[in-house]
Amino acid sequence: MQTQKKHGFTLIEVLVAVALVGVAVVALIASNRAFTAANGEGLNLSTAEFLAEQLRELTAPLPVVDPQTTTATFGPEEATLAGYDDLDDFDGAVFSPPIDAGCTAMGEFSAFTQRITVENVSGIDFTQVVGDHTTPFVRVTVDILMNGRTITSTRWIRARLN
Ligand SMILES: [Ca+2]
Ligand SMILES: [Ca+2]
Repeated sequence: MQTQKKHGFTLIEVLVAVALVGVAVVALIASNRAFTAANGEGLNLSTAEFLAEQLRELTAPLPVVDPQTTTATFGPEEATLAGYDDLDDFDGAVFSPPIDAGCTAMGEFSAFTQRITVENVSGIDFTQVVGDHTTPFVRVTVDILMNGRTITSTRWIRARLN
């Protein structure tokens, strides 16, 4: 009968193998964490874009100046949001929790804040802010903040047609 030489692993070999597996597991956990964090940032960004879009939809049908008093006042002529009927009524408005395109507060997004700025801009240079109601062009800026930090800033131009 032939004797077989048994070859097992030495203690050193086993320890090296265990250490290598440990390094691989740690790397895997670290990359998974980084991915989760990146994914969370992406989710916040798409939420912020959604919230900015709500204000664009809300203000899109409104005239640039008040239908009754036109350019007499820059800002809200009405006491409450429900009465707002022109674009500059929203200047300086801050909604926390944010509101949807139908002016309803969205408590599920209470970590976010919508902030609107409405400014008249030069007709030849939309980056140049001019005096209230001095041009037919209005620039709307919507900042979306999360826990006090600005996540997105969206701008568009409206022109007064009437
Ligand atoms: Ca108004
Ligand atoms: Ca107004």
